[in-house]
Amino acid sequence: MARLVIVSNRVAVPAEGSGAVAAGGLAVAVKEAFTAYEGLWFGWSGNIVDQPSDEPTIIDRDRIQYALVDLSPQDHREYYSGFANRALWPIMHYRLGLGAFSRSDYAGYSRVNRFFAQTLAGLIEPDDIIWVHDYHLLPLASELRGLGIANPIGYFHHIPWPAADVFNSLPASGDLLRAIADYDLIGLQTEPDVQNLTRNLCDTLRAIPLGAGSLMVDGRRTRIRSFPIGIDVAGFKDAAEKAASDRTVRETIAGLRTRKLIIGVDRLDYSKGVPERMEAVDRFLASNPDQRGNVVYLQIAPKSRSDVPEYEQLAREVNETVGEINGNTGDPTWTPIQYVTKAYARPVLAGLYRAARVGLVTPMRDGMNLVAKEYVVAQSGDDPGVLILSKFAGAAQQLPEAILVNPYDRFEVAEAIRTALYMPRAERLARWKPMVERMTREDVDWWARNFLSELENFRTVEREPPTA
Ligand code: GDG
Repeated sequence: MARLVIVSNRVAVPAEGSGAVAAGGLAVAVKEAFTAYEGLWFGWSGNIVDQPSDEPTIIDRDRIQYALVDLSPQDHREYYSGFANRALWPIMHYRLGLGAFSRSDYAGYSRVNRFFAQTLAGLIEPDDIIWVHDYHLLPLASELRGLGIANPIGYFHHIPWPAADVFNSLPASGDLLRAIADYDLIGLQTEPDVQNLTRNLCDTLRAIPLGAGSLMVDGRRTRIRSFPIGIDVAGFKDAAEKAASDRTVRETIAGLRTRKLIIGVDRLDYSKGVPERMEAVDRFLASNPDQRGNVVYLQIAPKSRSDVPEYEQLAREVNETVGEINGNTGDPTWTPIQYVTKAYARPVLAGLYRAARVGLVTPMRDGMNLVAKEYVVAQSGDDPGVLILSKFAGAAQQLPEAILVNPYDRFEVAEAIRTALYMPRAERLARWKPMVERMTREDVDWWARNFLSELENFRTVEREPPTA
């Protein structure tokens, strides 16, 4: 059996004896990928130590080998909190004003990618295929190639790839474009992302298109294609059905009495548009006074990247917005916005989605957005709720039957909330059915299989020199 090596910034090692994977999108996706392969998963342990060792810690669990490295405080500050999360993340999400570029952060990013490559190279066997995940590791293939690793290496980018003018505003953009061309296969979430990166490689590096997504860049062949990530539909549906007996779900539903629930679930990140969404709910309540007391908007937003100043600022802004809206609009019998920053267990989340009449998913920009897909899949087939989805989420490409909105326009989002709350059952069913069918066909297993079978091709077909 061929071996698959997955590399990501963080590695989710399951607790011993649990037989389960940690519940994040990436962990579920990686588990799916390993069903057809023997595997090694390499990345950061999550530990920060003064003197990281060059030798990874190896853990064998449930057919998967985990190889973990630690980071120093400086590595963590420069590579992770600095360049990855304060330069790449905002720029990839079109937030130039929030980008904070520093040469020392970029040096740290390059250093940690080199350290990952050096530590990983010793673990690679000749027949392995290597699948690298996300923007923390853009230069990893280039570093591995420099160490003589010739195995097929694929890369999947979970976040948006912006238009060339936006990406090229990053001072390191030229280096990163050259480095990414060292991957054999580059997977992006959507067609517009593919076009953005392809055009940039053609214009900036004079890459030559060879057809069917293949490009010749500096004498090397690479391929760029979209692979929209899916979710574990069967598992999520099952969890949503069983959650009716869960205490938190039961008590939440009982607490609503006859009120309709609107739900938002996001990591607390400025790309997700949480304060903007709250203002849209406020707008909706202002223009629909008859709905006051009839709806509750529950926003679950676990804190994320709290050591990055822009995230601290966002947390304060959301607190103020919630306080202001609840103070101005609520009364002793009704709190319009319920806001929680703790993370719920996945089955509870599934049950809360199912209880909600409206799923409000309005990121300002998002690579895909799995919450939109989870909300659709969690609905009951008798009486489904309505998804309101930002047209700037990658998921909008696969969910055109949702009410698509511009999240920058709070009037439009407020109007969509009204439409969703009044939507008759027949229309709700007519919109939901094609969405749930598509999500079931295009699930996480479909995504992983497509990517890996394409990467497998590089062992043979794709490595042939192009014919004249
Ligand atoms: C990146 C890209 C892309 C949230 N709160 C809780 C909880 N969650 C789960 C959700 C969902 C996941 O976290 C978030 O996934 P998203 O896709 O919405 O967003 P990112 O974290 O930004 O992910 C994104 C994704 O990668 C995959 O490629 O779609 O565009 O930005 O699964 O359910 N899970 C639990 N409790 C919570 O309170 N258990």
